[in-house]
Amino acid sequence: RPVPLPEPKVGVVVFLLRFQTLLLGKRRSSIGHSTFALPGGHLEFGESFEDCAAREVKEETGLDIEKIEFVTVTNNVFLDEPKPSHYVTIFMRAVLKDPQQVPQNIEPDKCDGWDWYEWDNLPTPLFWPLEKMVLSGFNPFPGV
Ligand code: 8DG
Ligand code: MG
Ligand code: MG
Repeated sequence: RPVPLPEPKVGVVVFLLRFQTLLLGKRRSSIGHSTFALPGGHLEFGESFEDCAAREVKEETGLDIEKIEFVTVTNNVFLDEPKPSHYVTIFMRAVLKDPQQVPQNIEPDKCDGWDWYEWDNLPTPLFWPLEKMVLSGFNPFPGV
């Protein structure tokens, strides 16, 4: 019997900008294990990109965000992973409602912890959809 192919999924991820830094966490999930990635997750049925961005950031870090806007979209096929998958990844940008708010690691089974990093001093290795954007010369900070 032919094995059905999995469906492409939609991921919504957030460049959460705080002064000259952005939030990254080291993944513990099967896809991209031990690489640094943006907060984010799966788009739910009927949800807007903005609502998904705010919900996932809240669920994963406890942070409240605002000025949420669409940045770009990329197509990411993960064939060399334990579970082959395909994500259409929506990249959003946002800032903290309260810049003094501190990220919490609410899903420690999925992330080793969150921290702020300067764009010129990013940790390695980056999750490859993000690495691809950095290598292409992309910069998430407005006015660059
Ligand atoms: P959920 O159950 O909370 O909805 O999902 P999640 O466990 O938070 O999903 P995720 O893996 O964090 O994000 C969904 C997919 O988005 C991920 O498997 C692949 C894609 N994705 C990228 N780049 C990035 C990124 O920088 N960060 C995150 N979190 N996901 C990314 O293509
Ligand atoms: Mg999530
Ligand atoms: Mg996530």
